[in-house]
Amino acid sequence: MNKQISLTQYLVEKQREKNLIPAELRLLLEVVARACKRISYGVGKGDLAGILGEAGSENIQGEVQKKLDVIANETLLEANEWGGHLAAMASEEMDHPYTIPNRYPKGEFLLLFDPLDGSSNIDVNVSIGTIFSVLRLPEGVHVPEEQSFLQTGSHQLAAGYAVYGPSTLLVLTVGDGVACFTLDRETGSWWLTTDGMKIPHDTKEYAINASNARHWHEPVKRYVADLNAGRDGPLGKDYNMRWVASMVADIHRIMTRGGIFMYPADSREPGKPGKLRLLYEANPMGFLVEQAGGMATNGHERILDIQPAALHERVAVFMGSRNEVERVTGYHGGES
Ligand code: AHM
Ligand code: MG
Repeated sequence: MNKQISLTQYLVEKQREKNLIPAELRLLLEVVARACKRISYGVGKGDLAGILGEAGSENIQGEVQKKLDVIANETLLEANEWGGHLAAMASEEMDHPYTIPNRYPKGEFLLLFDPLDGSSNIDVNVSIGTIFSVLRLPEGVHVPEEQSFLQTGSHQLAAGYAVYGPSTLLVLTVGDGVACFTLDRETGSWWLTTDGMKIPHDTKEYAINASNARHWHEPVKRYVADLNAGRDGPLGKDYNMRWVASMVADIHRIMTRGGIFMYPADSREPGKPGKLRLLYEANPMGFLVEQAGGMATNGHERILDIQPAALHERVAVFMGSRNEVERVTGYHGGES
């Protein structure tokens, strides 16, 4: 029988044998995983724990917060504030960064997260998740502020997501490929179930919220029309469509069997490039997708190269199977 590898063993190997991550980063990732486990237990209890429904508040982006958005945010803050590994945290659910209280030691890392991704699926028992990204506090900065978080995605030291679905999964990269761990809900341990996740370069599956089609810009309209034209169209093959409306679930499907995920900018709010947030949604997912051999752009440039200007900045997203992401990026290049 093959020996099972726990999350701790996996990370210790990255630290000790490969010298890829410092011990403090390993400990930080273990704490994030523990927080995700706690969120997963809450999600599993659902209505029994009184966690469904709205919280009666809005976040900075004017979105109605669900009780679980708030609970997941607090769980991540509480789990991570006292360990001594962090300088500050930033979240989709908080207007400004959270600095570590003075009573705790401070570390050199910055943790960013979307505590509960796929909020519209919470109350209907469809897969949801947590997305996170780890950066280093820029050199020479002693008191972290919003500016400290505005680093390109290529500076990420680690990124991952948890999916709260039929199984609870943790998908993680420290820049050395992508590993997937499954939570044993009886023992509370994370076990490595797939190492070296790879996204096939070609695909016949795409994901986009097609109800926005009338608002799309020309390149996306043209690309999706070509996909839908199937075997008789310019792309010469039939495509299938899947849209869970939880980025974690859609990206996990793509990490598992390929596909292209799109959330383009559209003509509704010209000042808002898309719906998804750069720092704690697109960047960590882009890092994971690239580490799995895929590609991630905003239609024009690599997502991980975009210099952020604001903590909650949005970005258009095209990511997944390399050849399709290249193709749709090419369609944008053709735009005059
Ligand atoms: P959230 O972080 O508030 O849950 O919003 C992000 C989610 C993504 O998970 C998902 O891909 C997208 O919003 C779904 O959008 P739509 O409601 O347009 O289908
Ligand atoms: Mg989200």
